Amino acid sequence: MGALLESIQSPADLKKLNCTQMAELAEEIRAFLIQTLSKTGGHLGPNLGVVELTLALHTVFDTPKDKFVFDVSHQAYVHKILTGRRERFGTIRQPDGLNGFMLRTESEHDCYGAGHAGTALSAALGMAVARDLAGGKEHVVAVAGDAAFTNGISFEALNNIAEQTKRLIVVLNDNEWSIDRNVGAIARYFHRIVTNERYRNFHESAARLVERFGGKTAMTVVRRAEEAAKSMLWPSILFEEFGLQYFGPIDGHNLPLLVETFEFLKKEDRPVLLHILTEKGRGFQPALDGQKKFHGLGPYDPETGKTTAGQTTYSEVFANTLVQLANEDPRVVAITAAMPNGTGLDLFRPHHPRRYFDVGIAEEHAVIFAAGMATRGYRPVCAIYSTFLQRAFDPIVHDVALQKLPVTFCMDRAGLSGDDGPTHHGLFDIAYLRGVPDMVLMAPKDEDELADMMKTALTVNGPSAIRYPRGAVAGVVRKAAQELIQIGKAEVLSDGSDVAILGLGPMISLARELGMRLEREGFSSAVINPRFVKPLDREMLELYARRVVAFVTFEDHVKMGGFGSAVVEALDEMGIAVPVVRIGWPDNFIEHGKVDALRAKYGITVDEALAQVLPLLGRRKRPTLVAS
Ligand SMILES: Cc1ncc(C[n+]2csc(CCOP(=O)(O)OP(=O)(O)O)c2C)c(N)n1
Repeated sequence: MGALLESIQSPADLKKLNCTQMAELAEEIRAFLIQTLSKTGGHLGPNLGVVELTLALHTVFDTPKDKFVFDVSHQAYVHKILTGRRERFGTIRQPDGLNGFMLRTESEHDCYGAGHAGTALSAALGMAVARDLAGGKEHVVAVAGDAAFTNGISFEALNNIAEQTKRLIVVLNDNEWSIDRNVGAIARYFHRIVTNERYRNFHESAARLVERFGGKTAMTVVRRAEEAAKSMLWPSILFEEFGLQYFGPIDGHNLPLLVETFEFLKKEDRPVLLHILTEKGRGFQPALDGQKKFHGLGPYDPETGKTTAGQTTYSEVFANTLVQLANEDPRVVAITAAMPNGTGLDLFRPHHPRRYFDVGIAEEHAVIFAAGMATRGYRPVCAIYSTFLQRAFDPIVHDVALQKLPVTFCMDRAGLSGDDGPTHHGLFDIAYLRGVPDMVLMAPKDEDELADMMKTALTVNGPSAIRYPRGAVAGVVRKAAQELIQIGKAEVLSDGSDVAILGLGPMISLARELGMRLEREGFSSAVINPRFVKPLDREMLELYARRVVAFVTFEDHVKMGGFGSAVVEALDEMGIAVPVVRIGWPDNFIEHGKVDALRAKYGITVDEALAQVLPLLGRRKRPTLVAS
């Protein structure tokens, strides 16, 4: 680690540095990020892009008194390093280590947690208004990427800012990238501003002036240049129409210019937006060459940026299957909300470019857009992570289900996501979808069944959803073609008479293992792949309820409102009293960490199931039929 970086214990230390030292520090931070994240993995590209921005913010403002709200907050690593977490930075995203996002419980400097996009402006406005009400003086700064402005919430906040406060600083960190290339009219609008030659020239000369003279005079020049440029070229700058004074675009790597600009903006008594241009991945060639890959990744070689080739993932099987299904059926269209890479849809795009839609970070819009297409006879498949689909709950109910429209939700990253932590765990989708009338909700035990379920979903005349996990597939031998699955029919993998074990999705492996362990204890168990959370296979449940001493359910989801709950409710409705041992996540937010370790910690294990079911079997009491 560089000597300057080592001397920074808190933001106060930054304020003692001169310009040259600051520039050196920026490079030391970059080297530190590249080295550290090569071991832990993480959001390298976005953080390399905000080194100067974060240094400037911490030079001009004083956290924790002043408030920084980072959108998504995947780009807050430098902020963490500068606010007393440098020594622990090597633990980022590791078990018991620093979280990869802002976390209020982690530091007094993290005033607002996030992980989902589009929240910064609203949260910052809330803080600014709270300050105004309390008569406070602190500054509130929202930092949001260009892709955050493809999100509706950012615009809902913009619509509100000028009416609610006179003091709020919004920084638009424009690197032209979301995870993939940023999309849509907003992205084009930003691009037009950035690439306009005349506008650029004003800024370059202004920046040179700041470097030469510094201070107020130069800022006045910058402002004049901006105003002149705007009135000449941009009579109706979007943000100005929203009542925010627009400044920029300025070079987001010019540290003295950033410092000067923030010094100036903090005195403004109206809401302002500063547009800065940054380079995602700056200072690390592999990240500049591979923007998508280096947005967020696992460990890599710090010299070459090389990563080890991964195993086949569920996302890839999903994408390849969708290509095939779209080949067979011209009504099939694919929709992503800014996640072509993560969902695998970038594999679909070249095959069916006209039937591929990236709508930006806009999950609500994605679902309503899908509903619209479905009304015109298309079969939209929305590929959205379980955690991000939470955003679209109302459109699922109000637009898709209520109108019985055939939209399929393919929920990647369903279950514990691991290193990313609570903002990204997909632990609630069963609970929020199970109560939606007409929803067909499936979970495949392996990749082959995922393909069958996708084919099946496209025959459903209403909403359907498939949940599947992050990462590597089970590795089964794939059938050549997909087969239709009977809706609401579970698959009995092995029959038995003492316990019925239901393992939802890939949790079937735990069900199988429990079956074997019980057999060793002298009990006979049925191992069942439920396939459907909704409609549940009631016939199967009734059959086993009359035969076994207990059910065991395994799910990678919270227990409350989950699959096991559905089984309990169904048995109750059938009037059958039989114990159900439910293994799933407790009623807490689960921290980040390794999946296996977290499962062990929270009892999502075969041992736990065994410990709970054996005492029930000891009694070997048969279920009582309360009603028939
Ligand atoms: C609601 C939601 N949808 C999707 C994502 C996944 N996601 C994380 S960061 C990101 C792109 C952010 O781009 P931008 O805001 O421009 O910041 P940059 O990484 O370019 O600095 C996306 C799509 C998310 N975090 N939240």
